[in-house]
Amino acid sequence: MNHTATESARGEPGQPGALRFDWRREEIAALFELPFNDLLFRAQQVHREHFDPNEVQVSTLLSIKTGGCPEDCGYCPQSVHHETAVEPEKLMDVEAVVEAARAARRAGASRFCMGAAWRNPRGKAFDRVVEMVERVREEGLETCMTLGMLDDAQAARLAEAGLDYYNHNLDTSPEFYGEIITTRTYQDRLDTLSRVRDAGINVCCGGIVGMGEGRADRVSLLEQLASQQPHPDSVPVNMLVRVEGTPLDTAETLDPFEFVRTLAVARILMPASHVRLSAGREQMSDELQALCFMAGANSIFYGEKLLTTDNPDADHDRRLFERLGLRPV
Ligand code: SAM
Ligand code: DTB
Ligand code: SF4
Repeated sequence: MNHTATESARGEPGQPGALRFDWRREEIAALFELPFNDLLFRAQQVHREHFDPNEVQVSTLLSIKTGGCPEDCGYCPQSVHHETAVEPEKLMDVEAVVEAARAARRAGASRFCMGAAWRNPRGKAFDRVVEMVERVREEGLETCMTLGMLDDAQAARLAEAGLDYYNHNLDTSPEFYGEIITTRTYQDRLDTLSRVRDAGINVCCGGIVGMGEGRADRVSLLEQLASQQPHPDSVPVNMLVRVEGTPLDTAETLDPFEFVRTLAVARILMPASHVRLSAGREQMSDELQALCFMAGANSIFYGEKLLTTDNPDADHDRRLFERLGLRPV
């Protein structure tokens, strides 16, 4: 990971484009309320101060341990609390993961993200994921893991193995959180995030919209994310993928323009972070995705699958990039 490049993009305090960590709820709500064109214009200005607006970072996901998760996240097809079509699988072998990473690199991904349906990693399984980090790095890819909660020693060991990013989402506002998850607290999540940061691993942290939350919850989630110091390096904004058998299968569809607004506000609040247009692209038109890029989204998950649900295929994304003159990096 090139720390210098990330840091130099951050702006100096007092200079135009300096980063703020004290965004107030009313200010964030006022951004959401701007006329759509004004909001997108502002987001684009901010985006161009920190990034090449025609570059999109691409990461490929792999579920290294699928299903059977003891947590009760209401959106998640991998929870044992919900009856879904996901069949639980054991932790993958290191060689199979390395093979998948090679294929992702050949297809053009720069980062390989490995996800496990765990509350937290334990014992020999943790040793194996550490080996996965070491081996995937050797393939010339950036590495990312999402394994649930970590303790200090685990965060340190992943850092030592050379892990570039750790994904751990806040998912929603502190106010709405209890409607979605009861088996771990908001504070548990904040604690894991500070352990990851303290270990020197880049933080990937965002949430999900379209779970029946109100705009005030989206404002509050973004307030939480933008008050982290430093801002998360990568901010995934997921549109809920409604999966049969999960309690959120029947959640009402969110107005797509509200999704675009959420991305634009995230871009304005966290100008130097990669804002990731994450889950939900398979259900979006190309035109809606183009609006998301105009709003300042500059990274995506690339490849046929997210963890257990479908993502647009790589050929489709390559064509979309060509049509929009976007460069995958
Ligand atoms: N078990 C680990 C954890 O929750 O920290 C890591 C894997 S978990 C599947 C990673 C993230 O995927 C969740 O935090 C959530 O934001 C997102 N996610 C899971 N199911 C989703 C869905 N149906 N739609 C959108 N995002 C989803
Ligand atoms: C994130 O915020 N979104 C990705 C990644 N981090 C791990 C996962 C999306 C999962 C969507 C549901 C599924 O495929 O199981
Ligand atoms: Fe488990 Fe993660 Fe799914 Fe929650 S989101 S049920 S922790 S796999």
